[in-house]
Amino acid sequence: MKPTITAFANSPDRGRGLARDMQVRWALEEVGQPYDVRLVSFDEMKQPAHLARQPFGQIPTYEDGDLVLFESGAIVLHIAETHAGLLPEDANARARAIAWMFDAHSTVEPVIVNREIAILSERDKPWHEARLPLVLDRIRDRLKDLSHRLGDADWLDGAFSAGDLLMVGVLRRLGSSGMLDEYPNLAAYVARGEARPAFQRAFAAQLAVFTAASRGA
Ligand code: GTB
Repeated sequence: MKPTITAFANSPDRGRGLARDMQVRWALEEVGQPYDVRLVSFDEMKQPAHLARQPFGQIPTYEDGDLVLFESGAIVLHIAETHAGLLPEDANARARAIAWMFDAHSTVEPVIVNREIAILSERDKPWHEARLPLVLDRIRDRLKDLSHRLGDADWLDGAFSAGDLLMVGVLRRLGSSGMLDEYPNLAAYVARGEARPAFQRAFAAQLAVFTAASRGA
């Protein structure tokens, strides 16, 4: 039985791999697990069938037999725990890799998402121009510390792990901002993640969905 994940039928990121099904696809590709994809429209995401899978009407979800999961971090953790290749065998190293997964989603990502909210939803507010530099400084604080910890290592803690997978996914959201270029080792870290064959396969798969949708297929 192949697991089934959900993804946008028409992703607003235009196939740039920024929606969170990308991390789930990448994890499945890393461990060599084939999967099916159920594409959902914005309307379908808010219907009872999808809300039963994801209480907030979002993607991605993951179904495998009796198991229905939401939250991309939990899905990637489940994949990593049930397949070899994304978490170390050593118990302490495994716990540290899981800590990086939490860190990516709860310490680094929120400051990055705040920038997107500020730019997309707060541009017309009278306080936008004054607030934006503060939002950017909070991102720089996190990037500085992360850059310091990574140093000249390839990955955050030994071999590539699910922690790196989620962290690279989060840092990619800074893409067009140019902020990563201020931290060359982080820019190189993201490039290393994107160069992985599993990333490339996952990226191509989600781009193919967008390309087909934009052709009206
Ligand atoms: N915490 C949840 C998880 O990690 O699974 C968050 C899931 C989530 O935010 N899903 C988004 C969604 O379904 C898509 S990924 N949104 C629709 C809705 O809430 O109605 C976030 C996302 C969306 C679009 C872009 N983009 O266009 O660049 C980037 C990221």
